[in-house]
Amino acid sequence: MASEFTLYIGYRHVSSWSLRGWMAMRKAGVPFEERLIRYRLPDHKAELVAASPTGKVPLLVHRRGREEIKVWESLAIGEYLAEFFHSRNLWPRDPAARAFARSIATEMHSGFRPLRDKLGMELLKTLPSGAPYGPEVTADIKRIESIWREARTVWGEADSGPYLFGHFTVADAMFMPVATRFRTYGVMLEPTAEAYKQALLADPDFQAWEAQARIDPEPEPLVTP
Ligand SMILES: N[C@@H](CCC(=O)N[C@@H](CS)C(=O)NCC(=O)O)C(=O)O
Repeated sequence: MASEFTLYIGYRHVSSWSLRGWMAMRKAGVPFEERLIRYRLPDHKAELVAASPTGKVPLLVHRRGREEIKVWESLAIGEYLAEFFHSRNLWPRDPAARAFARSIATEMHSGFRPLRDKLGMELLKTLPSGAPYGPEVTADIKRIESIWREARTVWGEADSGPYLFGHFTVADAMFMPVATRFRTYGVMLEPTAEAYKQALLADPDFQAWEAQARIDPEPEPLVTP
């Protein structure tokens, strides 16, 4: 029987927002179909534009009887899944932890532009570090280290599990591509951040994404107008 859920995703090698939405889906524990959109190809882009209000991935389509619910924006997908699959605890149960988790997930969703621009996601590559980074990228790295340290020491270490709040949450999904960027560019991290990065990279769902990326054809070259 066809799944109720379809997740539109982009190239596993470079589509960091797709990875976030996909990790949240996997941790929701529900079967879903994937529609891989090679959005640099005109026919795929046209399909995406027809399906998604923003023409971007990820897009979640949830068919409930005759109703078709669409959720776009990676963070909104995380929120939708957390609400729908409440027992999966995709947000921490403790209100203070949940407030922190929501704040840092939003901080990631709306910020860290210098880091995202300078250290783009190149999942399977090892690239020159580009260090020393300018002040803006350095500030982003320091802020991420600080967020990870605070979450781990205040909540994560008291819970079982290696993620920010112990078990995997939407906040971890939001930082997943950052871990791959730190690996790709060999960014040196303080020990707590390094251990958390390693935990994300060892996650079995992430490893399934990465294994499929090794099989997928490379993204088409980016054509800049
Ligand atoms: N804020 C959006 C960002 C989505 C986004 O920029 N997706 C990129 C791929 S990572 C995309 O769809 N690019 C295709 C295009 O712009 O044609 C989210 O959180 O989902």
